Amino acid sequence: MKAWGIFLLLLCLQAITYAVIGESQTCPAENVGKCDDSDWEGEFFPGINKIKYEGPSSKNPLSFKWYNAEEEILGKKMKDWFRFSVAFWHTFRGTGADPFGAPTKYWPWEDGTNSLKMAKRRMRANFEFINKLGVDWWCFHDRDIAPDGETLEEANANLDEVVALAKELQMQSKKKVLWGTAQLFMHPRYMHGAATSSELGVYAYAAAQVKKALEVTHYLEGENYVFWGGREGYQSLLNTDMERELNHLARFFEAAVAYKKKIGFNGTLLIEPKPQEPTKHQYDWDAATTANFLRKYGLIGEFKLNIECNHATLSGHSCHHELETARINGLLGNIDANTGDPQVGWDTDQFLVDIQEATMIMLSVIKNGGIAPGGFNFDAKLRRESTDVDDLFIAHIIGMDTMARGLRNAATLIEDGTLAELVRKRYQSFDTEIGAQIEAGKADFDFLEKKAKEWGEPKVASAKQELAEMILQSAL
Ligand SMILES: [Mn+2]
Repeated sequence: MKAWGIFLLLLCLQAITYAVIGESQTCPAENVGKCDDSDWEGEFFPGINKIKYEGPSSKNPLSFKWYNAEEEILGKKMKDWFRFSVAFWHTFRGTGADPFGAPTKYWPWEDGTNSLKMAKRRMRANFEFINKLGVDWWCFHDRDIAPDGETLEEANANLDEVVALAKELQMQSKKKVLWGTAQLFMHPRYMHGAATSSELGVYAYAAAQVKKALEVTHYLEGENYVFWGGREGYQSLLNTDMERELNHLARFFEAAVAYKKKIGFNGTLLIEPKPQEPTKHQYDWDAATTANFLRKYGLIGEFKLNIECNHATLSGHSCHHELETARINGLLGNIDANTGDPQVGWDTDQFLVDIQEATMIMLSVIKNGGIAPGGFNFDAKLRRESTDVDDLFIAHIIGMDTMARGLRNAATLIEDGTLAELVRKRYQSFDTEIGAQIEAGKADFDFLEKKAKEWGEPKVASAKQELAEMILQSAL
């Protein structure tokens, strides 16, 4: 999620572009009749069949080389390790626009409007896409699947209409929502934040929006619900009562937990850490900061974390670090599978194609015993310059293949056991009677001082980092 706000902004820009140009760029001559008042007929992705596994030697860009959904790795089907999900906002609302330029993508089914009719057409395109890609889940924000309204009532009515269609399409296709969320950052009312706004009326409006988004996610059999606080933070501490804002945020989360229980929604509530962008400093900075927040306010048992790899690197960590921090705190709930650019300092939301990074990610996921009821959501977008419809498929295919290679490599490392043995040996001095006493909290400083004197200068072994790197590389 996140930089997607820019897209909506661009949507407005796009509308202006149409007004200026005076003709639709989304309706090429051969498609006239599809983009006018009559509804879209036929396929959205003609000529693209269901994507199949063809193996590593295949040269077909519209095939999986490494992801083989039904193949078992470490006793579990690949599709069950990943539970891949398509992010509606990037795939169906991403226009290629950036802060410096107008949209570059003109999908044939788009008519350049944010109408209800267009929202429904887009939803049907989404289901054809996930069916052909062979993915079982999708994720959404309330405002990217349906147009906002002049009033909350109107926005909710718009949402209901699109959600009714999504429910029908889900029943036909057996697809489900991995998670839903409320978009609490685009509208100007949220400029000071939503749950952390200085304005009481905004806090109430945000609560009403989350209430509705929880209901809708529940109705669509969502397995999780995400909170991403893009504007929950501050631009300056000079004008901010940080303690009061954090208290408000905790009250907001408490109310969400209560409402979830009230409506019988059993999905996991997830918080998605991010250090900044758009806000200078966001309160859910990273996994450790968020875990501390949850503990302080007694919410630790009610939430898990949605770790996004690009957010991990923005906070100065690796994705692997954030996953491990979440995992060892019992908080690993979902992964937003994407990556940043090592030479760019912002949230580029690219498809993750680094096989070594994917391997480290899967080492964490395997140690976690899997990711369900979470999954791998492709919170990733095409580059601005990638403008063909088939690029949407190619991007998801390489994203899925990269994670599949990561899983295969991680399984190789685990089955081989050499890396685990290196780590075990490193700590073997604690695999002793006194080590056990220390780990059980039964060794006080008087006792340890006695031992230190008795033993004299301790022997210190090599960390074998380069050997560990050699072992990792042997599996890639
Ligand atoms: Mn991101």
